[in-house]
Amino acid sequence: MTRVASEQYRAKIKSAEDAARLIKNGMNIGFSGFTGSGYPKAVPQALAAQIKEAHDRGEQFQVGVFTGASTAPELDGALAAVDGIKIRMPYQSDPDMRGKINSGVSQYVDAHLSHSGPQVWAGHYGKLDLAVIELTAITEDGRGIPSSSVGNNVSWMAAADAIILEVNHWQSEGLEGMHDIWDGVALPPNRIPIPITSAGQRIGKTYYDLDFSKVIAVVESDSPDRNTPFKPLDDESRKIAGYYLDFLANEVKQGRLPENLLPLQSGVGNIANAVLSGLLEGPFENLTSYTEVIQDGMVDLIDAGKLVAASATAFSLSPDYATQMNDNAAEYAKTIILRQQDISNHPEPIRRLGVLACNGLIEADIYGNVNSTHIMGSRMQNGIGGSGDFTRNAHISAFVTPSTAKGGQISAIVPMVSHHDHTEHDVHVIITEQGLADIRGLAPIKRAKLIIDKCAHPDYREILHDYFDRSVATANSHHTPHILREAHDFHIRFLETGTMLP
Ligand code: 0RQ
Repeated sequence: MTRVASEQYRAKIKSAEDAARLIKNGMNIGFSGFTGSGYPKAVPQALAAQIKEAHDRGEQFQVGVFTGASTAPELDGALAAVDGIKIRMPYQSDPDMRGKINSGVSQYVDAHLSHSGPQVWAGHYGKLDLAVIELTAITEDGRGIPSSSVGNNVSWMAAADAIILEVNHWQSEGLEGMHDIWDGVALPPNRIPIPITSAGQRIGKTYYDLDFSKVIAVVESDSPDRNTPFKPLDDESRKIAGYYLDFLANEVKQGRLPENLLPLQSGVGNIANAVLSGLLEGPFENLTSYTEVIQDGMVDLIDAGKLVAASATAFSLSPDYATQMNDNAAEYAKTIILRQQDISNHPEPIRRLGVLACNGLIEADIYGNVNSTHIMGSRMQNGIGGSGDFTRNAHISAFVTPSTAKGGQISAIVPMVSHHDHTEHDVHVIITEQGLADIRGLAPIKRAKLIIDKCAHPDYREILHDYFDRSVATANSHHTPHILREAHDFHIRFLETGTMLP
């Protein structure tokens, strides 16, 4: 049975190959997709095959690829493998895509997720030629039922000259009703206040209004979202999660947070999932979340009745949980709301609701500056994603990381970060398996001592203290003392010798 109930739209059904033939060298394309969910699966693979054929004939063929966030092997992976991506924006995490960025084949612009859609729409990246958007269904009266992510789809469809719709039969029809698509999104000077005053509040419609005149093809597909299972929780992640939950409990005890906390935002990854598991066993009830992705741990919290409202823009579920979601989507739609990413990640509701943000980092420095994106200053890992949207605007911004990487050869705490994503002004709490540094309200020199003592691995504590002490003794100021000639010695040593240890 077709999911394209509208006769008008049925007349536009094409094979993925025929739809991909409408795409030409140099086009800028806005694809749906966010953290491995809701991305088109058939058209990008057909496009990759055509790019490869063109390259085999010696012809140039590359496109600009804009998405919500990371996608999966069928999109980023397939297009990167054939050197088909001229420019990529925003967050990505596919190993092939990362490889092409770091080898210089593809240009990458690491925009904040909340900025990405409006910036393209406003023309900062030139013209958007095409939007390729996955849907769950098209109704008889021509409404588009979103699939497992909303991401930048509204911006892409508004900005693009033409639209290809990919209707995926794998997506559960029970998803209808879960989405909240707000018509109020506009470019300056036409912006209006976003009327969200609680995480679970709906302000829009459950479907996309499609512009029939722009739709050049409808493709039917039947493939699962490709998500990776989480690693089983290890002791380190549990410890880090434990420190964070104790911190929150103490904030409640001190009267600084309500008993059901404030809306939670959680980054992706194993530590984030450990925090969510900890909440399952912990004392907090009637929790809410205002975040960007729904993870396995949140589904467990909903099942346990502990999480009563969850606002996001996409799923980031392991395969088992994606199946569970598909089987029970209509029930979960009572608790989960999927919004446009320029609403889920917008500073206005994040600041108003007082979100508690918790994200991963690559390295932090002794003064609390955070690098979430670059390895040794130059090499792109994934991108800033939504971490900046939330960190800058949260009521409390926490960062979590193991204290070392690569078998202890790299310290996550360094004298000066090799790339800045989140400045000391935005970072409130840093947590490693060694402990938690609550740096709120502290001047830089107090922060440095706390971060080294609480968060650095014992193998690195002494050399960090030594750097700090000599900085205090010799720098041109006592405010944020540095020895500029040595500030990146940890990184230089690692690049030259394979270890940050002297
Ligand atoms: O490398 O994959 O080769 O083993 O970086 O590190 O410790 O597994 O941690 O998966 O949680 O990722 C910051 C990258 C952490 C992530 C980051 C190496 C390490 C490993 C991954 P391998 P871990 P995680 C919500 C919010 C930005 C976006 C964001 C991220 C790999 O959290 O992308 O927060 N954040 N979005 O070995 C060299 C160091 C290192 C290091 C770790 N100091 N030096 N390598 N690694 N620290 C989601 C969205 O926005 C969609």
